Amino acid sequence: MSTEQHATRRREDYRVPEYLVEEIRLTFQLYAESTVVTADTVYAVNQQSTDCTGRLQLSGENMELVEVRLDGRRLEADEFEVSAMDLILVPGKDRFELQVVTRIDPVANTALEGLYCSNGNYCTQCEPEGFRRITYFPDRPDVLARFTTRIEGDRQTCPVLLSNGNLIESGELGNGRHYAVWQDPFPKPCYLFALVAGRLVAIDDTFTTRSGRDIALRIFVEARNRDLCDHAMRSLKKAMQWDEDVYGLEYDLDVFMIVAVDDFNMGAMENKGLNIFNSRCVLASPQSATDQDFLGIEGVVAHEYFHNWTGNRVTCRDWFQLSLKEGLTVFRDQEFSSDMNSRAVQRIDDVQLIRNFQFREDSGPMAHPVRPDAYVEINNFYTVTVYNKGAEVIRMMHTLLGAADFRKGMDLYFARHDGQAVTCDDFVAAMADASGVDLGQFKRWYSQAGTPVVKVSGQWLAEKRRYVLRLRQSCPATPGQDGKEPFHIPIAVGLLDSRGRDMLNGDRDGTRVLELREREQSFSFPDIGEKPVLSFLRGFSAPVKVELDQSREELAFLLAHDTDLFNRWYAASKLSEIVVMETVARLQANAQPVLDSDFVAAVRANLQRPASDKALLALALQLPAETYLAQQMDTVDPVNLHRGREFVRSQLSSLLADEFRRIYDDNNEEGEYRITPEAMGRRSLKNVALAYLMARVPTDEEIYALCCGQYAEAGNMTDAIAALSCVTRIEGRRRQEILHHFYTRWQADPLVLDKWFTLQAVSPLADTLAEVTRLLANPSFSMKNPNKVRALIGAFCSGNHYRFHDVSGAGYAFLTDRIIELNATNPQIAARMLSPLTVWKRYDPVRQDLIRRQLERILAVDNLSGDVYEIARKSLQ
Ligand code: 0A1
Ligand code: ZN
Repeated sequence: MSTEQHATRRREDYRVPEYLVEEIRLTFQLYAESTVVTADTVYAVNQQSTDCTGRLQLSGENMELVEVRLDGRRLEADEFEVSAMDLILVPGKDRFELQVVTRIDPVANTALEGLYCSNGNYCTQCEPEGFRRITYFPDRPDVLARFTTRIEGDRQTCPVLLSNGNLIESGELGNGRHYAVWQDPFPKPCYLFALVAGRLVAIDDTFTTRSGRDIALRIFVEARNRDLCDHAMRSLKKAMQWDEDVYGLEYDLDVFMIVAVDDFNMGAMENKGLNIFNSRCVLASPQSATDQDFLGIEGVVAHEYFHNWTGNRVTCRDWFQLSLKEGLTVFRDQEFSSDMNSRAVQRIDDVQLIRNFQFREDSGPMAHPVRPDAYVEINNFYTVTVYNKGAEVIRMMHTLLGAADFRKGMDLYFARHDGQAVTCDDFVAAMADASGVDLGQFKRWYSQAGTPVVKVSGQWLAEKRRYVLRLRQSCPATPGQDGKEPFHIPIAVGLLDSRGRDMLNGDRDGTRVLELREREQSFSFPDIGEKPVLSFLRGFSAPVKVELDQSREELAFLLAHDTDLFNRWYAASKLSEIVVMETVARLQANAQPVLDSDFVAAVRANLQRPASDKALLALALQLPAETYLAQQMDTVDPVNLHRGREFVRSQLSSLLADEFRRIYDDNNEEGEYRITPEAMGRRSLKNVALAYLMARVPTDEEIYALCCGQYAEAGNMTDAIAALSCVTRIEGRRRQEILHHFYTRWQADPLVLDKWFTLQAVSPLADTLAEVTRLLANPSFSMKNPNKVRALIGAFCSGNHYRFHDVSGAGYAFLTDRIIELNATNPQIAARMLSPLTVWKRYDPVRQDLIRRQLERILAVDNLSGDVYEIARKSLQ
């Protein structure tokens, strides 16, 4: 596959569009394998454009062009050029109406971009560049148009016909067909267009806005899922209320619709007034969904709803600005979830995602700035960097400005840009102008990739009663960016006295936000009368790596006393990291591992302290993930890493068996299932205790029976899955029985079966890959369904570090086979599956060689998609 076929797009090449669209009227004649789309579009020359080529270039892919009419006249074949990617003509006028008729095949559309079928229902996915698979159009976010959509379909199979905006007309057509016409009064880019048609039922509710308008809320699902929408509906109403309370933002149409479909590449999509969701992010009941699922649904429903303002009313000028809407909207959904649940737990979860995945991306071949400079395939840039690091960048501005000025900045942003397609610079300008804070240097967070490292040394000068903190920042080179300029980094710190009280006064909660701007900078704290313990980077105030030598005693002290709850967790995690890595080093040196008794004492003390927040205690007890620990090794050694971590787990299990048992018993009372933070915290603590109890080697028979009992009696999925997950880690007949029981019980529920596939895929047992390979043939598995691919293949390759990296290379070959298969059907998913192979340079020479060969095998594939090509190519560079 030659490079020319995969052109690179650059941010600096941006040109304003030569033609704009005043309005577009779409007609869909829906037929499963041959849908006809008629697009009547009014174009006018853009007065802002300095290009006057006179050429109208419309993007279009994977469809048949039936005819083109210019102001009613059918164009002859020699009056336009059509290729595999576009349609070009010279209209010869400044304002004209173009009619384009295309034919598409929704059933054959396995890429799930454009118009496709999922379980026999029609739906669309147009972000980022799916609209060009529906009709020829200027498929770019800075072309905003008013849409009117007429849908014609079979009344039997498609009783429900939906599009964006308001329903303005509907009726019968004869021949068993009917139609509906939808009109969206808000101009929008075509990536926000949506259509849904099928046999669906609606769950209805209403929300009254603060100005007194009644909004109809409707969730559409297949009839079998009718009872699984309550939580999503409640979440939606909470999100609507929150956006009014916190940002003064009201919903703007008369109806807000959510549709759940089983086949979807991502989590959900914020199409104007008609959000389309992966059913995983909508459907839940206590019996079938875990606490994590409930939280996830609440967050995603809110995220998509919040896009109505941050994304839809104000959208992106071009796709390099993706973080303008995504970073900001992730920040907003994180804050919403913090307000609805436990702020500390939310923060820990968000930071774990950054540390486990974003830091890894930022140090590998796909590292890119929050606002990328170039891409081959924009679908590859829906990343943890653009989304989650982007959210951290917004959070840092929130920290630097304070909540009140941040809100002023948001207000100014909407006042200036409502109805426009803008850039990240425009957002930062609104924040700076509203607050008077200089964000010039801060903007480097948008342009420089890589994770900054902050080296810290603190010194207490007894005679001067002064504490001095010396900070040094650096940032490693990333592809295409060798030297980095210093960042403007907000660093929240506290100083604790020997009794654990904050010593810095006058600031919020004893926390002071330092602004690190230089490569090297010192900060001095007067009136510090005793040697303090430093609580650094409170709340993870910046997405940086910290190099700070803290003794185990200091970490144990912070774990017990820090007034910043996030940093208590951080201390626990750091302490475990040190202990696990020490064990790994001993195993590598063929020495007998021993568990540090001070560490055991610190964990014991933690277990014995009255747990005010059980969720936090549960998080503090969990050892860092192997994928995170792997990043801390110069050369990753998957086998000893796994053994070392398991050794610490099993030692804690036997040394603290009584404590874990007491915690389990104390928290085992399960009355009516509730999803309050307290109830979720109790369940998670109980299940962490169970996992430790089950980690004992050899397995304690009584505990095993306890675990099986929990599985059998569980009235909710959280407890059932927790027990099942312990059992799947232990070989034996009962494992098979219980897995079989679960499969039989849930055979009809694809979302629950995803959990069943995942549990088997992440098992550390030796024959896991063989089992995963067998499961590919299970009748409930399908390579066409992205959730299934993620649940089985994704879980094994990204979630089972130990077995995936088996030195035989079998895991790598397995993944490569699947990627090659997916490349032909769903390139987006194929490309996402590549990520565990991209970091090959961090492994030993034997594994490096094995992975490199697989990457080369991928690059040799005929018809390699741009999606897969870009990631495989960059990985090998
Ligand atoms: N804008 C959506 C994410 C999304 C992106 C691409 C998709 O299909 C290719 C689907 C959804 C969000 O942030 O939720
Ligand atoms: Zn989003």
